[in-house]
Amino acid sequence: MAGAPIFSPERVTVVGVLNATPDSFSDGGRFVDAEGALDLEAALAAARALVAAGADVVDVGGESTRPGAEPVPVALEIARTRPLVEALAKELPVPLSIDTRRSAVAEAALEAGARIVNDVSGLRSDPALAGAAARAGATLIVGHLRGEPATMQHGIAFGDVLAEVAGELAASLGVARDAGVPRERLVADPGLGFGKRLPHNLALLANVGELRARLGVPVLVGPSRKSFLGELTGDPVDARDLASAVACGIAVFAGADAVRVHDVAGARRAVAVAAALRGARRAAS
Ligand code: PMM
Repeated sequence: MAGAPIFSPERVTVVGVLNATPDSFSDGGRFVDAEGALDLEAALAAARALVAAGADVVDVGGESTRPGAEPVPVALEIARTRPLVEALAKELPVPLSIDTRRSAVAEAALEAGARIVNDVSGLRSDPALAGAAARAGATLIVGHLRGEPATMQHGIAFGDVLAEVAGELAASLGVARDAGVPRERLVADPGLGFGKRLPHNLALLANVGELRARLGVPVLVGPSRKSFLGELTGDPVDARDLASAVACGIAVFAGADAVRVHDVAGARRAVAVAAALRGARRAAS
């Protein structure tokens, strides 16, 4: 699958979140009922709204990775995501991403038309995932996560969080390269909120430019609606879009190449201002 890279250092990419889960922490249950059945029409309408608001990519997920979440059976994750990806690929003008830690789910979505695999576990959950992405010519986002979502907020310990996350992401990128994913199709993500406390999330966001320089690939950040923003603002999860947009804007100013958000309209505006300021800073220096 040749063509221009989807994530480019030349342009900030806004990824819109579409979770087909009953239990994601901020938007679960919108398109999937408690029994797990997918409301395809409602999900399609939400995806159209993300694109209309300016999303460059739509990221489809079928398993919640919120702290304490238990894994769902692979067949259920595929049943939630494959038909949605198939319908979206026929209709939407933007590339689709599959947010999964499992190669079988990724393969099903890639066959159905997805072009990006988004693995929050950085290839640690399923070693076969990198090969699946490579064979399909897909772009691969590797996230930083120690352990499992169910237990990731227990026993968190970092010394130099930036150095440790950079080192562990570099190892994930190495696994991806060895499996045949070329550098221009790789993206790294420090995994905000994944086994991290407030100071860790802040250090990673504020120094994302350094992370990018160390890794040599575009960096995506996902601060959207996460609990560290609630800690800073006191806002409940359904009122964190303004704080999320601010965090995205500052991350872009600090060097991020891409942001993953629920409220695309807000992030698009924040990113426009931040990218212009980043450009002005470079030009002035
Ligand atoms: N966060 C969530 C899910 N997937 N993917 C990436 N690459 N980065 C993230 O920070 C991230 C992610 C958290 O769950 P949500 O889908 O409810 O936002």
